[in-house]
Amino acid sequence: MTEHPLKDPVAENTWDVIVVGAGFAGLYMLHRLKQLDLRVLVIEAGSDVGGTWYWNRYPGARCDVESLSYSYSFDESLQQEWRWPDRYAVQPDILRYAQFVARRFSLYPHIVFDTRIVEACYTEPDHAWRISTDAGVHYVAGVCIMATGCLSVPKSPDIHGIDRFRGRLLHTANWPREALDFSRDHVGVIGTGSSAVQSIPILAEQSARLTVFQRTPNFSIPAWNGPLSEEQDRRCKDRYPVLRNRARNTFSGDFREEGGMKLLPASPAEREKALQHRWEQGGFHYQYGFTDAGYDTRANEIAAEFVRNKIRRTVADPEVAERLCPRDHPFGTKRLCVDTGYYETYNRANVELVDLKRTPVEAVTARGIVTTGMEYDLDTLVLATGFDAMTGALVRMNVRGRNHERLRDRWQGGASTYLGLMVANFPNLFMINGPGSPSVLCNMMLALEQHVEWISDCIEFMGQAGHRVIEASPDAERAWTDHVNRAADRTLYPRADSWYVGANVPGKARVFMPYVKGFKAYSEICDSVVEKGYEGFVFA
Ligand code: NA7
Repeated sequence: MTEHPLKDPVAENTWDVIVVGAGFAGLYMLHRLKQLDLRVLVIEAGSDVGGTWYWNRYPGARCDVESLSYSYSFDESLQQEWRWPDRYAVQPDILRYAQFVARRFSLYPHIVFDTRIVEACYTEPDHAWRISTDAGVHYVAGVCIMATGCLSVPKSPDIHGIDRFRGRLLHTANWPREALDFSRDHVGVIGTGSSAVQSIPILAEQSARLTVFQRTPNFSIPAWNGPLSEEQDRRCKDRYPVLRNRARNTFSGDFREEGGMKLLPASPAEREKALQHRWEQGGFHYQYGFTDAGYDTRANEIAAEFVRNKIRRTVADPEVAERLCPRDHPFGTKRLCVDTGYYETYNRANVELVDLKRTPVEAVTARGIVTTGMEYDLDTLVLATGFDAMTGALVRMNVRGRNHERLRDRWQGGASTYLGLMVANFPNLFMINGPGSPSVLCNMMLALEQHVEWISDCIEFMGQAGHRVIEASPDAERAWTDHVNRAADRTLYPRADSWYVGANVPGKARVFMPYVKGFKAYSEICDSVVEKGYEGFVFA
């Protein structure tokens, strides 16, 4: 048998493939590459596997895709064996699942923990990636795969004086591992995105007093979460192969997805019935229920107003209810929140909502937050202020391609990729769920499985064909990025100042980063690229 051309004579710290990140993408990538008998090392900043589910330990952290869908599908016995207790899994259960998978497939010995990459540099003569870590260790690899996650660089708000705060300062995405006691605390939360919407109901129960500092209200739909019965679990597992296959033929990569309807042609009675039905299904079932709401403002407004009316009916104080009603962006164009008791929380006597649009924050002081109208003394300040999404981890890492070109410079005017998998001039550098792929608009588990399988098949093909280098062609990258942008422009998505367009990071170029045409359309394109001999890629 001939050796894979990536295989170098074994030198210290020389690997066939280095994978960055031991979240679900990195773990599965490692598993696949081990099967190809390549020498693989995974480098991970955290002290354990799990990625986003390792870091995001805030109270109430929960997946917004149902557990039976948000789990690996690549191994039948794994999916039969693992038992999810709830319809939507909580962070500790998802972390346990990641650890279980890592043990089951003997992945731990191949992972270096507590280590951050500070630089990854492609060197031309030997077609190698030279990777340096914050521990001062240098690695060399033929291929580098970034499994760095779409939401892995937490963002703190640029508020004057935040480092002067003398109380307990927490970020939802970097939550301490030990249990915290808030029972005597006045807790402040900045932000009302998914992390805040999930944590606020629990923090309200756990703290003496809770003040929520809201700049922009978001749409949130109840999860209707609950325990998964034995019968529900069995019914799904009996049909798993069929259901997983169904998921691959959907927009969202979720086998729970049901075909949607158009709101505009429907009669008022039909609309009301359908809206209520989808509301009762909960979460993303509501968003995907109405096909015209994604691109027609009139249809969108119908879906939006239905949610606003639910808020008005839930929140006892009409003024607070109006403050919670989103009006500055179309429904679903910012990441939808999926909650348990979020709006009800504002009926509690110990909870207050501060509208920062009316009374903006002036400063954070040693004691708390000063707005234009009030001063709030706080014991704990929780920043639920989001992430530098989709590109943050990659540009921070100082990735340099051919001729030392920096990825950060290349993406100065906005992220551009071929299929969200590779960037021209950065040979042998793959991204999992990179910008330009459906990623965050889909069930991330299926999205990452599709990318991991595509990449490992590609690496296997390179071995068989005797190729040592693969690279996206500049033309293919340009054409794909144009296609991604044009597809987004036909929807309402770009109208919101969301993290999908990088609007939450000052100075970040405004480009809609995920591919909006959904899992099925995207994976078919990836397959056809392979059928056409890896069209748009150049091998050497
Ligand atoms: P998000 O969805 O980006 O939410 C961040 C929130 O923080 C949002 O409400 C922001 O308001 C608010 N924010 C950010 N900076 C400030 C300042 N300076 N002042 C006041 N408010 C601020 O992040 P999440 O962590 O909740 O969720 C991210 C994803 O993780 C989520 O979509 C799921 O996929 C999982 P803004 O809207 O910018 O006015």
